[in-house]
Amino acid sequence: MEKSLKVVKPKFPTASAPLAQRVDDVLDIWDGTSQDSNNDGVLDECECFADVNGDGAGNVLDILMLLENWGQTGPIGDTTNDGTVNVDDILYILDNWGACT
Ligand SMILES: [Ca+2]
Ligand SMILES: [Ca+2]
Ligand SMILES: [Ca+2]
Repeated sequence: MEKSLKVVKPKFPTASAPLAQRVDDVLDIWDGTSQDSNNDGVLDECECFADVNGDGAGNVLDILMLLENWGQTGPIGDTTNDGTVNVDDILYILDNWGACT
């Protein structure tokens, strides 16, 4: 399976990011350079949506946690941020399998 090309940027916590970086992020969202699909102020390319349990990787543990929340509205397990935990979220984890970058 060929992996899609991903923009690799360093991950950073919003609260401790320098003000200039946070302003840059807001501008990126505003001008359409970047998306913030879950609206938490952290750019999508800086997040790891496949990592449901927060251990730094997308793997079978995340799928198990997703299954515990099957059919719910999220946010736990809703890796696609569409308000439903379903097969699309499992496919997202499979597409983004492995350590978060
Ligand atoms: Ca975000
Ligand atoms: Ca994980
Ligand atoms: Ca979803």
